[in-house]
Amino acid sequence: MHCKIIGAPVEVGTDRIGCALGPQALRAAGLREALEALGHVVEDLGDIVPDAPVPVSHPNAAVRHLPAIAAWTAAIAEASFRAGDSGFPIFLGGDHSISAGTLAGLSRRAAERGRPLFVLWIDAHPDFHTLDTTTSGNLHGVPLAYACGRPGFAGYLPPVEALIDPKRVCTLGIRSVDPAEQAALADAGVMTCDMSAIDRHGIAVLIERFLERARRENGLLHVSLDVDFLDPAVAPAVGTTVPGGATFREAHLAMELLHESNLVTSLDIVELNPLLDDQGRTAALMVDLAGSLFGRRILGRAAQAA
Ligand code: 6HN
Ligand code: MN
Ligand code: MN
Ligand code: MN
Repeated sequence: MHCKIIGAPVEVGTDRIGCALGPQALRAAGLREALEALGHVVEDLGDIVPDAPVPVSHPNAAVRHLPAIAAWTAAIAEASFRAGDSGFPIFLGGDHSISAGTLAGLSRRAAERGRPLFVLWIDAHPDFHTLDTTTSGNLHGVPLAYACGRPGFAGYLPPVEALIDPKRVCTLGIRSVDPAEQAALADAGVMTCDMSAIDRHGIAVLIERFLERARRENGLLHVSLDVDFLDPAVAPAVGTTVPGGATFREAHLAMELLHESNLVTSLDIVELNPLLDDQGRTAALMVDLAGSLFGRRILGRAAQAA
């Protein structure tokens, strides 16, 4: 695999500083080296730089940093469209608002390649607010809604050239869903696998169900991995921790299954806040999970039991 690492040091989608240090923390934790050790060719394209923001205000007075997010979204969408032509882009956040750009760029690229884009949103939250429904005003809460064409983004964020069909989206690990998001997810037909579903059925069954749909339609699959999917006990370095998250092994198993599927074509790693980390252990865990997504196994294939 030819991996392209692309940093998107955005933190204005949240209400605290720190996420802008995410790309450097993931690099320092050895992302490139981990992928190279698995036999991949790794190219680090550096960090995206946005154009200067253009002033704009929104009737929802809660909305924060809209001009900056619009500028970042345009720059990230362009970079993801370009990177999506070949190889495997890995976007390092930055807060989850970066995915407004990655989804927009990758869906445009998928449309050009004549393939449907599927999205596995691995997160404690669905990030399915519009600019009108967000009450925190933190725009890391809106990227999935934006890319799926929920109303109210026109004139505020760049137009999405190829909208993502919400029926090709699965949110995995959710356990903090605002009322406005809940109604919209159901309406849109997003496949939602909350933590309760993971407890009941096991994460493998749920992931396989979604992968089967992507396989049937010959889709490209983008994985958007928010650090807060994990339980805060194993991944403390995130500003929006929610108790009751995925375990270390559930997260690795998810990555192992995704690797085996051969369907995944791009990845976001988002919301890492190194200022909240405990001696870099969350950054190290995220690199480790990327390793599982790129083929690392506990035992070599020959040594595995049938
Ligand atoms: N994230 N729903 C909450 C809000 O402020 O809108 C939390 C958003 C979290 C964002 O997970 O990337
Ligand atoms: Mn917040
Ligand atoms: Mn998120
Ligand atoms: Mn989250």
